[in-house]
Amino acid sequence: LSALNLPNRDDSLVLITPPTTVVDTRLFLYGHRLYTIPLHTKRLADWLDRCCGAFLHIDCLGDPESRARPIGTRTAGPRSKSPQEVACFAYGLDEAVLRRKLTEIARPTQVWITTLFAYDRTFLAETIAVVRAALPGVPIVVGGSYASLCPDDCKAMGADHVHQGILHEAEDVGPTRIGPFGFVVAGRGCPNRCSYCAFSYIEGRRPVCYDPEKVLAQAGELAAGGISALALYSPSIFRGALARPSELIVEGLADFDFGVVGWAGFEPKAITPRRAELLHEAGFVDITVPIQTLDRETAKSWGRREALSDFERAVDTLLGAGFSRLEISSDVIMGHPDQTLEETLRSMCYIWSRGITPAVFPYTWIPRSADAKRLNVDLKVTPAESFQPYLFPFADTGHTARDYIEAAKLSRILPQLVDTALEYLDPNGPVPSIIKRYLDEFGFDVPQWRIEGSLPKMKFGYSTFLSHPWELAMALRDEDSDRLPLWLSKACCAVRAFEPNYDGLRTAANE
Ligand code: B12
Repeated sequence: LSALNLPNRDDSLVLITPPTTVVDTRLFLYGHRLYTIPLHTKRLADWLDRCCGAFLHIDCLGDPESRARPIGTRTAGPRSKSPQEVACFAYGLDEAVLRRKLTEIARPTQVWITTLFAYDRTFLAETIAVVRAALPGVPIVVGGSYASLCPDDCKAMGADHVHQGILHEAEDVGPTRIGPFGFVVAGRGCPNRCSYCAFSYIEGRRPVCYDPEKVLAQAGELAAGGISALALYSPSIFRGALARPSELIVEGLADFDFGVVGWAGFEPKAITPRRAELLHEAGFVDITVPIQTLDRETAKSWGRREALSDFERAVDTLLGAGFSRLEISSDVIMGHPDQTLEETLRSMCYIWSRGITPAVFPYTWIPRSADAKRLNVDLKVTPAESFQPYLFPFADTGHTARDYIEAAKLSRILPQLVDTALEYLDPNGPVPSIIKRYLDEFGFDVPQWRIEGSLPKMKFGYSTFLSHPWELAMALRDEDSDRLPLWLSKACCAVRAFEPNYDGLRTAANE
């Protein structure tokens, strides 16, 4: 296998983002919310554009010709007491369209392919095969998350070179922008060893923080260009040796007049009163303090070290610094093999009862994670797409696939909208009654909004946050009620401009 040839002015390079798996239990794709806009990819593309004589990005997740190609059904909740067959799609460019695009252009000197999810590996293999057939002899280089975790698999698919981990040369790039949103990478790496994750194999176990002066200079450049919000990528913010430099960065961001969204959550133990104040002054919106599960024994077995009291203290500290409860959310995992659906619902009810919003992360199998070692996944037996998280591949035997699908729709529902959301779940199914039981247990007393009325005027952060009720809107659309979706659509801010065409996907699903 050849070595990586760093691109230069003599190169004409094509970067490809391959298709991804979409399932009809929830047509989540990308881009409905600032942190889901493909800013990382744009950043790599900007760097390549700068280095190469000619550069083209073929983005299967964002090309106007991208569409949902039905690939048959896959089983949701295969271990549940009532599995359900659901339509499954490759969202991207059809092979013929990709081939046409590759042959229409002047023959490139290299093709780079960036990779994300293990469950998309079938489409990665197809993409490599199309490139090979359309451009025989052109070196294919594969990198990104999946390549970092499973380089041998990528080689077996036909890649000439597989790049693992961060590409340090490409880190030395200016700020990135998509529409009104700016993006700055302030650091990389994660010291955690959570059993469900393999992040440290991609970005490294030793967290690094980039030079605060350089990071702030990039933010300043974006501010001068008039962005409305900045996504700050800093997976280990405030951790260990990064404490001081990340504080300097957050402190410096207060000089600019934009909202800031932090990528991923803040470790509960890392939130101190001073940092909470710095975050508030810097204009951070939408702060996530993950709890993952209320069952702290399970959390401990996953490698999470914080106690419930750390979480509660972190939330109180953020409130004390001036954040509103509307701006605080907490991640919870659903469908982990060690976990029942009851437990996830209980965790969500606990979060709602604290007046903040649960964000549900359905579990998926991640190669090289500690969990992966014991799950015995064999992709020769089970197609990779079956691990799309919204198929709940490890759903417990005590519930049906439908229960999981219903429960996942409650992700990012504000506590003020819980009653409304519950009305749209199957009243004969167990989910609403389990939720009511746990809400009672926790003494839930958040006043409920009557959706017909008008909501308080939203500033940037709130409206971003409210962009999530599209999930509620989707649930409602199934019930043929058009008033609320209309209202919710209005409440959502410009981020929605990036939202994919879910109607189109629905139509494809019904074909
Ligand atoms: C941003 C991100 C997201 C965003 C994606 C935004 C978007 N529109 O693209 C959002 C928030 C949507 C997201 C969602 C999820 N994510 Co995510 N995400 C990431 C993250 C942080 C970066 C991915 C990315 O943008 N890559 C694009 C590349 C260009 O970005 P980059 O990192 O800057 O690339 C550098 C290097 O990798 C290298 N490089 C990259 N590509 C290439 C190509 C070549 C040829 C070369 C030489 C170099 C190279 O150069 C770059 C500069 O150094 C990764 C972790 C990571 N650090 O990779 C997890 C990651 C991909 N996510 C992961 C998971 C599990 C999820 C979820 C399934 C979580 C969940 N349960 O809901 C969901 C999926 C939801 C869905 N679609 O159904 C896992 C996937 C594991 C796996 N391989 O199976 C990862 C690896 C994190 C982890 N836990 O380990 N995610």
